[in-house]
Amino acid sequence: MPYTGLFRSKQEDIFKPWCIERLQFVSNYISPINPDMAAPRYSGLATFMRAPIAQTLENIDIGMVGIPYDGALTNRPGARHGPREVRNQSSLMRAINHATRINPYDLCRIADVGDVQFHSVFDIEETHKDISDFIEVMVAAGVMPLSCGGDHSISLPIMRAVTTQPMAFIHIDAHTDTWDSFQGSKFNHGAPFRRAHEEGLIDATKTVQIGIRGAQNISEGWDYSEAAGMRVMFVEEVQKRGVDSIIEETRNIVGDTPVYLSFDIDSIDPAFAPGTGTPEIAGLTTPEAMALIRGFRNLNYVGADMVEVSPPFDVGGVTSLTGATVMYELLCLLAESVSAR
Ligand SMILES: [Mn+2]
Repeated sequence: MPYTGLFRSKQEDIFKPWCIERLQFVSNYISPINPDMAAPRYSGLATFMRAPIAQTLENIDIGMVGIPYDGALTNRPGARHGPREVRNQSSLMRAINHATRINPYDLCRIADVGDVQFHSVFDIEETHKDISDFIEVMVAAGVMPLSCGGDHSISLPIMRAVTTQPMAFIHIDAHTDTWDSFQGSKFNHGAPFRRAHEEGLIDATKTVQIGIRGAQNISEGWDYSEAAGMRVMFVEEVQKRGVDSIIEETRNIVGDTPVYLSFDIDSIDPAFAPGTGTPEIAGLTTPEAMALIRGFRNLNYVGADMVEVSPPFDVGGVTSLTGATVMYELLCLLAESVSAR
């Protein structure tokens, strides 16, 4: 929906001719097909992975989208600043994956499609509607969403937009996020996958939750997941069995069912990723996280997200860099999946 506010209309008068000239210049040397990987990585506007900024949704296979919302948090704030800082750190990313040799830009047309715009950020459900509306437009245009949060509540409206059937679900997180209401809202960031299950968006028997840990005051979330039939893998099981075994079991559960992958940065140990709202020690290492993601190649993806990076709690940008790298690895998964169709 075009923004028709006072400031935009005045700006258009001033900047429109300049903008058109500039955009034509930019489109001459970068496009979703040919990202400008040769330019110095510290130069230019910081888009996700230095991918071009989309002016339309035409001719794009995968759209990276920022969802700067943290109004559903239950603890430390700041995830609203995640997309901007992840874009900044993602300037360090390059094209070819050293482990898999996937070059996502060879496989797909990839762009930064900007941020979801909100019209009522003090209302969780209205904001979730804005998110669903945005992602629905992408899906209708044939653009697969790779989203950057934002708190974890944003995954629910994304799921509403990407499927009408119960999907398989790979959920990497310290928390099951299947708790119920908190402070009067059942859409808080500890509840999205309980709601997704209730709404028929995910198939519990094809849902795997990996990296779960941290003491709780009540066991409601863990209990809900297990009673629903989700496979809950606490972090000690992951550490004891090793990631290869976890990957094998997860792949068997998911099969070729359309699958959504959600990666909460708090799944990773706060030694590697301290900038997040609900840190829990003794988590996944970054090598374990990379190996896990790369173990989930060639599944039938409908989208993915990386959430809960909180730059105000970060140290030297390490969490945003980790989040950006997770997004790059997810981009490789989605690109391979899209190009196989
Ligand atoms: Mn979470």
